[in-house]
Amino acid sequence: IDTFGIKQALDQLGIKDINDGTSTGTQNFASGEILESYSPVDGQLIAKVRQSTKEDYEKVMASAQEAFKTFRMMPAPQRGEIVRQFGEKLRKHKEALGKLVSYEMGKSLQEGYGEVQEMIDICDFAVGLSRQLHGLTMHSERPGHRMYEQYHSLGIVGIISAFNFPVAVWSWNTALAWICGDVCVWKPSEKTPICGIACQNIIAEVLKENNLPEGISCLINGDYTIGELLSKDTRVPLVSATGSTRMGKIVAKTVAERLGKSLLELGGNNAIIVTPDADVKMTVIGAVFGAVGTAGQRCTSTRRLIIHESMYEKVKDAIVSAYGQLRIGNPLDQNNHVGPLIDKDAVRMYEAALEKVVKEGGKILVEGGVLSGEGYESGCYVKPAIAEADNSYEIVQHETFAPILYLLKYSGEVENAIDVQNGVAQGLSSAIMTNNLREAERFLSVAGSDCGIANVNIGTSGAEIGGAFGGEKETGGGRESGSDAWKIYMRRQTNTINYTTKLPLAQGIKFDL
Ligand code: UN1
Repeated sequence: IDTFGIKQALDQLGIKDINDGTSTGTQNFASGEILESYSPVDGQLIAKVRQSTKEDYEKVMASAQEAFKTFRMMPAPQRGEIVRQFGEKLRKHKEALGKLVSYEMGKSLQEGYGEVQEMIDICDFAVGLSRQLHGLTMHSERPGHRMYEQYHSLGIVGIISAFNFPVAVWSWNTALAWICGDVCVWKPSEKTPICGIACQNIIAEVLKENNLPEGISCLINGDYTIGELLSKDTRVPLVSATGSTRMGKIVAKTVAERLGKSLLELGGNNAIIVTPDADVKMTVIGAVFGAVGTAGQRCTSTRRLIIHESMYEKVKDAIVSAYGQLRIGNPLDQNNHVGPLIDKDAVRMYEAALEKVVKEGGKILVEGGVLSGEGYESGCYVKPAIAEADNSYEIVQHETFAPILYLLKYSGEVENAIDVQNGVAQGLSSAIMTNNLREAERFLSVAGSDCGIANVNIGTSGAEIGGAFGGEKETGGGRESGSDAWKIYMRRQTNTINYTTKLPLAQGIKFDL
């Protein structure tokens, strides 16, 4: 019995029944091996996907190049209209797509819906932006000259995305890239290929209704070799990659070798500082959602709590007691707070991290463990765990994509906590819980958090699309989504026009013939 309506959702999204063979849906080109996608929710096969070969890749590239020639000539507000229609379709499919995200990736249904909402939001944002892709005008030092800058479409944008946000991250890139006049080639995670096909089906419909080529949005299912092809390909001026720092370093190096641009969104090791002036109730909600939401598999997940010694016992007790209330189980059942990890490899990494923290001297406060028995047949459900640790531990320095929270103690001034918070290789998201203005401002100052995101009285995860999203250091330095993140999807050109009959040179240089 399909209690949660997955079959209907798959149907609505154009994912064919697995009995029909491969459920490729609308894909640009795919003639390679079959990839099976199993749900971490119940271990069931969702559908089979046909992957793309190197030859398919070439065909995709040719179709993208061809599409770019026409798409770049379309006025940006008209491209905005395409993105508006895409947003409308997403509204229509929010429930089905949110459900599929929850089922294929394992995050809670609420978070699945939230992810589709992020897609809708970025579409709205991009529609408005399609009339605001403006540069500056400057005053020329030469008489009778006009100088200004303009932004032109870049070309093919390669998108490599991760399993944890299988649809939203793609849309942050595409919604902006499309209004900028770029075409996209997307390699979704091998762990969530059906989400990729569902998105492709939705945008393909919009493109068809507008008599536009599907090459504007290309999907390539495949393994890391596709990522390699994109990174090496001089036809791809920008590669946007989300995932592990290890993967990002390879992409960055490969793209840099050909002096291409890369936009990297890599690992985080996010902390919340809890000062003596923190509101404990708010701290608990922010920290617990940050640590166990998406089963700790967000790049913005809260990994470390840095608590002032005067508050330590109180906050520790409150958090430990909140963990006692957590219900772990099928994420489609809205009574549950925590769903499964993505796969058994992730479970092994979770177990190894817990062993390691103990070995390094940490003390387990909330016991972890893999759940088994009824409802946990997939073998991917684990208990969110808490350990008392020290920031210097190797495992604390490392991003483990699982619900493990480390409690760290600080004493004295907030600067000491900021040192601990900054004392990791990653620099994505950070937060301070305080009602003390001085502490908050110190945290936000140049000598404060070194992360791309720094929040006050909000947890580390759940950023809105309106701001630029990304981080420093090993997080990769890229910025996606809101603010002026669109600029990386375009090329800037400076233009100087002389409307006189003389040709004066800049810098007052004399050159007479
Ligand atoms: C990610 O985990 O890769 O800020 C993205 C957040 C979400 C996006 C997370 N809006 O938690």
